[in-house]
Amino acid sequence: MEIKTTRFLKGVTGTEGLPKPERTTIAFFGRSNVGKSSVINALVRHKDMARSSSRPGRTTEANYFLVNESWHLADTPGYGYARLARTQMEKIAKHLSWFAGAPEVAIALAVVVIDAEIGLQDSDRETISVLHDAGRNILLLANKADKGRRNDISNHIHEAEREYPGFPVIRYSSKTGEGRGDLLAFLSTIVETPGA
Ligand SMILES: Nc1nc2c(ncn2[C@@H]2O[C@H](COP(=O)(O)OP(=O)(O)OP(=O)(O)O)[C@@H](O)[C@H]2O)c(=O)[nH]1
Ligand SMILES: [Mg+2]
Repeated sequence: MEIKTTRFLKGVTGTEGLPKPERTTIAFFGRSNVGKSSVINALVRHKDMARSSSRPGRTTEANYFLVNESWHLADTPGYGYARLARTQMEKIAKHLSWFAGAPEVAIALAVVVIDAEIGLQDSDRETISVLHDAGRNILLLANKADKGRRNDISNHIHEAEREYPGFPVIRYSSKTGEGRGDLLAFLSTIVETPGA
């Protein structure tokens, strides 16, 4: 599969804003600043399609993009950033748990982006548990694999594989493009399944 076109569709904050569920949606979750928006930008090869910034907490809605005029990518607000104002954090957390768990939100694959340099965090485990309880199909994407010690990165990936046997884990770097081919190959199996 190739990504030929991508365009921003809409930001969603509640049920009434959701796009029609006929189109397959791949949604990206992850801690604030883990690189969700950068992962999407690297995937679609467009440097600021999904807004990415070094200021955590910038994405506050679930942002939908239409790819190849056929399927959706959704970028979500980051969780676990303690330095935001409390009300802002609570608002994001509430919105995110609705989006991750609600049956009316159609998600064919939930990509949970984790930080390869530091490994799984409790806030990642909480999100995975909400997604899992909602019966979502989950893939772990270990981003920032270009950073830190190679040994630590391999250990964190093995730990994630051991903790969640059966979940695919892909080593990724938005910066170097490592893992882009693997992610794209996996996404092809989801978006090109007849009837999906
Ligand atoms: N070295 C390195 N830096 C990265 C990588 N991916 C993202 N970053 C950096 O990490 C910071 C956060 O990236 P974003 O893509 O904005 O992160 P986000 O998860 O979308 O953040 P929120 O929207 O706030 O939740 C930026 O400074 C990126 O340049 C990567 O693979 N390697
Ligand atoms: Mg973002």
